[in-house]
Amino acid sequence: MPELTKAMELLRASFNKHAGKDGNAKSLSKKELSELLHAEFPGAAPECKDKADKFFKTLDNDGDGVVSFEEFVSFAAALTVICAVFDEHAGKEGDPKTLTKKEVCDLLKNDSFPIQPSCQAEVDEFFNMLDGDGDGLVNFREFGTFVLALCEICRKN
Ligand SMILES: [Ca+2]
Ligand SMILES: [Ca+2]
Repeated sequence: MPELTKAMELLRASFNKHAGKDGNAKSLSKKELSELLHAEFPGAAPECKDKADKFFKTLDNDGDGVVSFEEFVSFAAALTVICAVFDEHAGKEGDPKTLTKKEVCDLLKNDSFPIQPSCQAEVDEFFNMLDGDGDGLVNFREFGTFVLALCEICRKN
C-alpha cells in the first residue's frame, strides 16, 4: 500500500524533526510534542497548558513520561479515524468545517458511538457538552477534544 507507506514516512519525518531537540531522539518530551503539534497539526494542538498535559497523557500510553514513535503512530491513526468521521458528517449541511446539531445526531446514530442519546433533551445536553465555546456549532477542535477525553475515560475503565 504505497499511500500507507507515504503516510508512515511523513509521520516518521515529523517525529524525527522534533524528537531530537532535547533528551532522547527516540522519544518526544512534553515540550517537543507541543512544538510538533503546533507545527504539523495546528488544528489539533491543545490551546492551554491544562489541555496540553491531558493530551500528553493520552498519547503516553505506557506512562513513562515520553511519547515513543509507536505511541505517536497510534495517536495519528486515531486522529485519521476522527478526521474521517468528522469530515463525513460535517459536510452534510451548512459549513463543512463544523457539525450542526442534526449532523451530530446522525453521527451518533450511524457510527455506533458508546453514547446514544434516547431523547431530545439528551441530544441537547450532549451537544452542549461538545460545543465548548457555545457558538451552536461543533468545530474539529471541539470534536477532537471530546473524542480524546472519551478515549481517556475508556482507557481508565
Ligand atoms: Ca511512553
Ligand atoms: Ca463551537
